[in-house]
This record gives sequence, C-alpha cells and structure tokens, in this order.
Amino acid sequence: MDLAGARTLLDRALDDARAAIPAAADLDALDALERRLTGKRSPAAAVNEAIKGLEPADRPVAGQAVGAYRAAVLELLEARRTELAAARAGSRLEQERLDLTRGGRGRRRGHLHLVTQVRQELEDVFVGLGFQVAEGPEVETDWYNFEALNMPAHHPARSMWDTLYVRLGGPEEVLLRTHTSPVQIRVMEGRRPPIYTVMPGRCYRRDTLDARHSPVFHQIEGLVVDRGITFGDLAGTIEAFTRAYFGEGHTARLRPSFFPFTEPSAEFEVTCIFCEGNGCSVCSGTGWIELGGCGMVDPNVFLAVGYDPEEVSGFAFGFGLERMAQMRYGIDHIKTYFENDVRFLAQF
Ligand code: FA5
Repeated sequence: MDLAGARTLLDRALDDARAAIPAAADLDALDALERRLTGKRSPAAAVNEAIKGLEPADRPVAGQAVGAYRAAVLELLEARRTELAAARAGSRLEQERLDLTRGGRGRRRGHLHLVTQVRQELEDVFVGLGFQVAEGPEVETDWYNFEALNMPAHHPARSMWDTLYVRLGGPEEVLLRTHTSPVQIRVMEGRRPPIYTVMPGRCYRRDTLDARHSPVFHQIEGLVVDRGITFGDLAGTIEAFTRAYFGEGHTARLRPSFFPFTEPSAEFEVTCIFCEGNGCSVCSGTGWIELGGCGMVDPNVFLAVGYDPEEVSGFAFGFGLERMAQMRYGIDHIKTYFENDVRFLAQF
C-alpha cells in the first residue's frame, strides 16, 4: 500500500462512518461500529500496519491521516452516543411518569339523600333564628296525633288526614303519625314556655301517589310559645325561613285556611315554578303550590297540655320537605325521591 492507497482507504472508511454512525439504532450498534471503524481489523489499523513499508517521507503524512481519521470517527461516535443516551433517558422517564392529572382511582363517595340535606339545611336556618330541634315517635297514639290537637273522636277534621292504623291497643288507637304536629304536644308536655322548637320527621298518609303527594313524606313542624306572640311573628318567621331557603325574589302568600289546632289558620303557598303561575299538572292548574299550614295555637291545645291560654300565646307551622325541595330544584314528581335512581340523587 502506498500513501495514495492509504488515503483512499481512510477516505472511504470515513464516508462509511458518516453514513453509518448517525443511523445507529442503539448504543450496542454504536459499539459494534466503533470496533469495525477503529478496532484491530479496521482500515485505520491496516494503514498503521502499512506505514512501516512507506517511503520515510510519507510515513508521518500517513500517520497524521490515520490520526485525523480516528479523531473524526470518535467525534461522530460521541455525538451519536450523546443523542442515544438522551433518548433512552427520555423514554425511561416517560415510562415511569406518574400521571397526576387523572385524579386517582379512588371510589366514588356517596352523600346524604336530598331529603336529609333539606332537613339539615332547614334545621340550620332555625337554629340560627334561636330555635331548638326536637323529635318524636313515628308510631303514635290517637291522643297525640288527634285528640290533644283539638280533634276529638268523630271530629270531621280527622278525615283531612287519611290515617294508617297499626294493630296495637284498641281499635283506631295506635297509628302511623299523619303529621309532625303530635311532637308539639310532646314538647309542651315536657316543658314550660318559652318554647322555640322545630320538629322534623317522617309522616304517613293513605294518599294516592301523584306529582306532589306520597304515602310517606317528611314535614318540619315549628312551635313558638311565649308571652305576647302574635300572627305578625308567625308571618315574619315564615318569611325569614322561606327567604333563607329559596333566596330573594320568590312570590309567596298566606291564604286563610282551617286547622283544628290553630286559630286563625293559614296555608303558605309559593308560585308554581313549573308554569310560573299559569297553571299546570304539578300545581293542579292553580298556579300556586302549597308548602305548609300554620296558625296561632288554639287555646284548647294549650289546655290539653296544662298551659294557661290567658298567660301565653303561640304559633305553629308544618311544611312538607319534599315539596320545598321540589320547588327549589324544579323536581316535577315526588316519586323521584324514592326511586333510588343514582342519576337523580347524584345531582344534589
Ligand atoms: C298539616 O299536616 C298540619 N299539621 C300543618 C300545620 C302544622 C298547620 C301546625 C298548622 C299548624 P297539611 O295536611 O296541609 O297540614 O300538610 C302540610 C304540608 O305537608 C303540605 O303543605 C305539604 O307540603 C306536605 N304534605 C302533606 N301531605 C303530603 C303528601 N302526601 N306527600 C307529600 N307532602 C305532603
């Protein structure tokens, strides 16, 4: 091999290196290329071997050509090695990456039923107004549900509450309470005025299911007994709690009514939100939805619990919880509360 032959060999090998090294797929391929281009059987080794046989003047020139070739090849190898190492580190990072955007795989948590939420929300409103909260039994006697509330046996007002009787005691003596008003009697029996108490709970009636009525439903009862309580206090309290629950801007009215245990009595109604007062199937065409009854406690009720009606006066009210939430959230049928369709319940 002469000097020209050595140069040609090294130039070809360098062209080969320039094509092969940047295309090496991984670090192992790069190591193999390094052995082939700079190892014992490489063109560089062959030229080194041939240097002894060259003209003395050509030997340093050939030696420099080998050195330049090696430097160029090592530079190409280094550059590709850096690229491949960076790519490998990047792909490992990608594999090990924690995706924190998915919010975990935790179980979906349930929450309180809408009726319970309404009950707690109203309890909070009343506690904020200075009321206490009391509860009474769902299975009641005739005395608490009717008699002490100024509805003696055979009183026509009893038919207002189609009653479910329980086979206990004498005929028609034990029943599922038809309203929360019997808890008023229990509260008054156990305490002396002043009384500022609300009494939420479940009630039962032989009502046929329709958009606003269910045989099982919930009421919240309120009772205030003190000296000098007036109908104005009643109206103000009802306005305060309906405003707290529904927010400003709801049209509401008190309409004269009758309950045996209050005199005078009234019904509290709000504009039907489904038809905005024009009349629809939910409000039975009236444009109004009754939320509850109220009135000044009848003197006979005070006498039944041993209070002196000359000394104290008071008011009471009873509102349907399902009805209130129907009006607030636009729930057009009461049965949706009890069908247990999670798609409905999960909205609240
Ligand atoms: C009463 O139950 C009286 N105890 C209310 C009362 C208390 C008046 C204290 C005076 C003083 P009424 O039967 O109107 O009244 O029922 C009151 C509210 O309970 C109704 O306005 C309605 O919101 C709700 N309600 C009554 N029956 C049902 C039913 N079947 N399904 C759903 N809600 C009902």
